[in-house]
Amino acid sequence: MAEYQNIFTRIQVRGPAPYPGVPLPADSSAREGTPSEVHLFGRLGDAQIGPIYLGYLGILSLLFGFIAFEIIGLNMLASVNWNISEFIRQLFWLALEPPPPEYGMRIPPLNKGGWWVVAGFFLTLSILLWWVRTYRRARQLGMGTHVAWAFAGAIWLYLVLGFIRPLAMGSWSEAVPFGIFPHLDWTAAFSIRYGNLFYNPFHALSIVFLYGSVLLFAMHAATILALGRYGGEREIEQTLDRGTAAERGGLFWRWTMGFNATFESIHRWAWWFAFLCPVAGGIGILLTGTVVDNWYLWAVDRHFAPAYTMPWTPAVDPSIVQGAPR
Ligand code: 07D
Ligand code: 07D
Repeated sequence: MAEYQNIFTRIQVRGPAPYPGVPLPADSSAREGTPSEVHLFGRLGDAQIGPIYLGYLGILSLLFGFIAFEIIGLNMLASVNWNISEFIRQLFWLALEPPPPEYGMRIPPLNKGGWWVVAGFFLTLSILLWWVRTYRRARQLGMGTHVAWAFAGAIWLYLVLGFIRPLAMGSWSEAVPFGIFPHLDWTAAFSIRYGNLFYNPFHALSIVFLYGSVLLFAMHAATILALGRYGGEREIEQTLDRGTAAERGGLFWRWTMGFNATFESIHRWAWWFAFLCPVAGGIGILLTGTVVDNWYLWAVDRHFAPAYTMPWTPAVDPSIVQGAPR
């Protein structure tokens, strides 16, 4: 059977000259790079690479991101006495830790977490400038700013973890270290320290949206691929005509589960699930240690966790024992 093809699927069309994209307004920077075509990329997406719009925000964002990356890397290298082979061997375990609790929210000496603050500052600048870039490029193309706002959801969680919650707790030491396994250790320790994050309803909600995003992504991607033979990705005609791929896709779901999304609404479902995952998560993290000190005891109080009290060992919240680290 002949497969349906168009210029956005498998055929690698080569025009006389690679297409630079629509003209930019006069006050824009120039796009960088001479476009080229790479067959392998064409198998994954569009074969044309570049030109890329960097502009001054893009350049600054990359520069600040590079500075943060260098500070983290050099601190890790210093922690293994500048020994390159140890650096490579231990890379996944190395860390740049935030300042210890005694410095509170003050700026500590560079080797006592000061480098963490500096790296965090540059990383945050880099991420925020990249956000502005997603906003401005979308506006320039006459698009909505949905990508920028979805990205803002992730930035919210990042800021809660590394800045807003530490600020609310009055200590940088609450923040996440830089490092591959160290940031996982932090995550596990955080859950235990606050009485098991599974009992935090916003963690649960965040997981719902995470799993929900995966499910929606699978359903949507599978539906569109299954409709490729009817030109399922030609969205305009699809929304107007009867008997199209879009209608079949809708009918498939209506017949299998009684309800179907539309070509427009499925993307709204996907957007909201993705967005709400880090947004709900950020709320949950912000409440932890500030409003709720132990999620397990909190859940026992609300009668949805069992109280494991034994006659001989009264359950004591370890975090309220005298001398427990705050
Ligand atoms: C696939 C898009 C590409 C992005 C990639 C990540 C860096 C870090 C920096 C060495 C889906 C690029 C990575 C730039 C290099 C240094 C200093 C996105 C895709 C490939 N985590 N986390 C990872 C970050 C937090 C957790 C991997 C960042 C929280 C768990 C990677 C942040 C908590 C697991 C990574 C962040 C947490 C991971 C793969 C910021 C709770 C894993 C990420 C800025 C949310 C998994 C060894 C991925 C793993 C993993 C990056 C925050 C938990 C290194 C940048 C503090 C449980 N995290 N993470 O594919 O394999 O994302 O870890 O907030 O199991 Mg993490
Ligand atoms: C991290 C947003 C920031 C990222 C940004 C990107 C760059 C680099 C470079 C591309 C991911 C910046 C990018 C710098 C770009 C290149 C080259 C988003 C981030 C801005 N949990 N848990 C979640 C599950 C447990 C814990 C969320 C499952 C245990 C903590 C998610 C399980 C303990 C935190 C989730 C489980 C624990 C979380 C993250 C199961 C550990 C968080 C959502 C089955 C023992 C975070 C409220 C997300 C959160 C979080 C899933 C178990 C701890 C839904 C499935 C009980 C401390 N957990 N978790 O979008 O929000 O992250 O919690 O056991 O902070 Mg959890």
